[in-house]
Amino acid sequence: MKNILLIIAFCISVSIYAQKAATVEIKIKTSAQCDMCKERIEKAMAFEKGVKSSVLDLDSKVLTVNYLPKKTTPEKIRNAVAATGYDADDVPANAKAYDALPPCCKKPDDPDHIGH
Ligand SMILES: [Cu+2]
Repeated sequence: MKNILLIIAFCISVSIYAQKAATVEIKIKTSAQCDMCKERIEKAMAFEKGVKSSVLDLDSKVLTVNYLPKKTTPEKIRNAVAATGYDADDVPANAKAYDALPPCCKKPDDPDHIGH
């Protein structure tokens, strides 16, 4: 009985390891300003095909994304961030999406920016 449990535990850990190995991590520098931005970007990532998880660090404005390289590419992920209204590394924010952001989420050097 003990052996069976050990085998099951082993199989589970192997499958977890295999899943982790299948994802790749990238870090994308964004123009996020506040918690609302963080929520908005992470939500967009949650709907993005091939993205397993994402976390935005507001202090560094760096978005860390775990994705499946078979399903998506860093380029697609950057474009998805840009489509949300934020710069993503060298991909500039989509102008229409950026204009629709609330004033506090605009870039600090933008005259429309309020707060923070
Ligand atoms: Cu914001």
